[in-house]
Amino acid sequence: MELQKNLQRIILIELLVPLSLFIFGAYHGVMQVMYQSGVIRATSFAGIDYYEGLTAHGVINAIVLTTFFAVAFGSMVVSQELKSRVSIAGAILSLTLMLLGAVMTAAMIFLGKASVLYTFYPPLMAHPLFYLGLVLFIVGSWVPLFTWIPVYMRWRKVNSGRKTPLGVVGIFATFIVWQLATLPVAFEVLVQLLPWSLGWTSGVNVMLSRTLFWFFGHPLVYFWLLPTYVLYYTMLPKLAGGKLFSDFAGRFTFMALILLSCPLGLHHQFADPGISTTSKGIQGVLTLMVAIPSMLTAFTLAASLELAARQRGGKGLFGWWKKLPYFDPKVWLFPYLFCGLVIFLFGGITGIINASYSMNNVVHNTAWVPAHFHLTVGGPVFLGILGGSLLIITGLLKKPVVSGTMAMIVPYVWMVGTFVFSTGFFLGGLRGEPRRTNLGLTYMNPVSPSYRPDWWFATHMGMVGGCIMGLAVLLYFIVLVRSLAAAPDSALSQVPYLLPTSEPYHDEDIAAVRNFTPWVIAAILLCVASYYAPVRDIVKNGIRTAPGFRPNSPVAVDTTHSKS
Ligand code: HEM
Ligand SMILES: [Cu+2]
Repeated sequence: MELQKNLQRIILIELLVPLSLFIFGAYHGVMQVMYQSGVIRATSFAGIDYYEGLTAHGVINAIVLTTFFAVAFGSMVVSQELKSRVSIAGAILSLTLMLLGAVMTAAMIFLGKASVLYTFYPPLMAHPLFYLGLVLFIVGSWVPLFTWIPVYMRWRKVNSGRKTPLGVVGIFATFIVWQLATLPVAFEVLVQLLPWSLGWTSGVNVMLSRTLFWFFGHPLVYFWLLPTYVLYYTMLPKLAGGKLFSDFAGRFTFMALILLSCPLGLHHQFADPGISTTSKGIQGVLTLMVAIPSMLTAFTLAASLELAARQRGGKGLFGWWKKLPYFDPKVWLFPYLFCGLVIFLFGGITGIINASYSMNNVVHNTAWVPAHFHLTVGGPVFLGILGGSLLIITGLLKKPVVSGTMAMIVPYVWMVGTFVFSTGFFLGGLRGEPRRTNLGLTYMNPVSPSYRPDWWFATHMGMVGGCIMGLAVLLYFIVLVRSLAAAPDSALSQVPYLLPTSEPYHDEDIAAVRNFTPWVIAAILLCVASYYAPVRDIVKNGIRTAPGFRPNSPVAVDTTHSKS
């Protein structure tokens, strides 16, 4: 079935707008490694302040790009796999709110009125329109799930007894996690931050804000990851020329991530006061349980790749690895997913260190942290978004990918770049190099009393890696623009565009993963159980509320005064 024409247009906007914004996101990524290594020794460059650029980098890359991709890819999968039409009015409403929200947020950042980083922690205070933009953006991203639910209900009635297509399970898991995660942050923004920035309240309970933020901030990483998991489970085996080793593994992973995404955000607050060590310890242990779906995914995908490689004539205990289509321009998408997995291996392992309560002390707020998450959100997630977007954009426009070889090279260049970048940042982090700090002004400036020549090697290694990452982005945009400019392929125009979907090798039918409801209820109960005590402590401890601050001044913002 051909995707509705209007939906196709909406999906194209949802992919192309954030990718265009990402050009700035990547530009400032490269700028950041210049500040970090002391190549730039100033508070701003080309009219953009360091913290303004860092905020834009985080918001565009980690929130705008990822959420738009999830929505666009989600509509595509739901519509294709359920062979159903989805609500165009809903899709237009969602797109409008998200675009409006993104424009408002970006405008406030670029006017220098919201240099509060993508975590927007108080007491840093942004312009009210920044918070309002975020709210519109998030509310817009809620809409699709509610338009897909009736479509899915109808499908189930007609197809009673059939298993829900795996891709749809993955997309619903993505948006259920998003729904659970965003409610507390919507509360934070609407009840705490917006009135405070409007001058209606004089202070904000910083600990409560941080806790509500991280209730959202951790599942945010699964929201990033889940669409890529859908690509891994539903496409990777087929691209490799085989089948998905276990359909159950995919379903269980998606359900387990619904359960385990939210109740463990305190692992970002191990160093925060006002929360008991018991609560932190419990959530630390819950965090490590995510190893179960992660390992299940790693083994299932490896087994699927082995199956495919053996079908292609691969032999021996390890010899089969040689038979996969690493360098075949016709399956240029394969390396995006494969390199993502390789990068993620290191992202996952280093994450265990961050998540361990005691070891976290060593790396907390150091350069170690960005080193880690450029191997997760900047690895599998980002490569999934790049590859998936190119696939969908060219697929819907019925255009060829120009050129397959260059498209195929991008993930390898990116992988080399992230490894060099992250090794530099890991090394620096272990030596105490702070994150979110313009090192060029102080620690990497020989005339400064705080000069740290022993950080030279690590920061310069990060800089080289960052430039290689920038090169990969440049190559990607060359492919994208050339493909957009190419004439449609008449052969492709004959047939409706469909995403490739793998068949299962073991097609288990296990009752425990057939319905979402028990998993969602269990997830809510677990959230209440793990957050009851910390929130009670924060509220009961009567923490003094804080006035707002801007990053460039130690004096509190007087919102009552500035309004007159
Ligand atoms: C050209 C490629 C990129 C380069 C060179 C780069 C570089 C950096 C650097 C150096 C930092 C740390 C800044 C600091 O702590 O002072 C950073 C932060 C960050 N990056 Fe990237 N990055 C790139 C791409 C990405 C991508 C693709 C994503 C996600 C999709 C991403 C997400 C983030 C986030 C969320 C932060 C944290 C911002 C904050 O601390 O508020 N980056 N990046
Ligand atoms: Cu986390």
